[in-house]
Amino acid sequence: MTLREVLTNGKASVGGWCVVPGSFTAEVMARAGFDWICIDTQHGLIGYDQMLTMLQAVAVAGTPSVVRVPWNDPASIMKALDAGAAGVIVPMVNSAAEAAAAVGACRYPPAGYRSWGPTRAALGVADFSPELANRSVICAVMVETVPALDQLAEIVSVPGVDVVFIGPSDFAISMGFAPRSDEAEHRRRLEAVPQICRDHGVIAGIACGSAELLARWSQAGYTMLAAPSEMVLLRQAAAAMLKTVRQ
Ligand code: 3PY
Ligand code: MG
Repeated sequence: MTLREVLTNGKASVGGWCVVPGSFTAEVMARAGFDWICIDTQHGLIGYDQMLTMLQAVAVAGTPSVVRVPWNDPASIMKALDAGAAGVIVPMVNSAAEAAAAVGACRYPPAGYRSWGPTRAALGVADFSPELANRSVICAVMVETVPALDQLAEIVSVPGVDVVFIGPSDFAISMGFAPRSDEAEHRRRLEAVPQICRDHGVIAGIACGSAELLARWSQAGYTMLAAPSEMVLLRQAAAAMLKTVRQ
């Protein structure tokens, strides 16, 4: 299935999140059975050269991949798409104008201003064309500040926004809370997001710091659910094993 098919088939999807540079951990994560894999080049320790090999490793498993780009910047969006990412997650999108800029970088003219050069994206795709790319590429804009959430209705109304992806930690900081706090007001505001997205035909996504939070946000109506990163899962498994053997 393509990333768009995975995200629009009416079922919630669970994505794996990669912050560790290197193709092998990405391949392991893809083989674990996640519905999609995100290669995080914002907060992950992953540069362009590693991102490229990680996209190749994820493709071996037949899993669709998405890249979180470092910022809402056309150069990094277009480089990730040319390298073969099926979509991008764009951080810190705070207005409809910023969402339109992110969408434009993902689409060839006349829908946007993506420059032609799909070096790896077109590899093995006999009918690759600007129209096909514009139909298939997923543009996920991150809403993760109070001003952005206050303008959610305007952001989801921007044509070409496929996903609103919530960053709960940055949103907590923007509200004046600690990044991992679980304040009632923070939860209340994020619980309102999926309905607004649904009303505009936009997918609601969110980063989930634990399996419990993943279940919570799934119940609230989010359908693009990112699991904790492979680094977090590795650290937790190691700590749990050591706790067992040392007690
Ligand atoms: C956030 O919580 O701010 C994120 O960006 C999660 O990846
Ligand atoms: Mg964030």
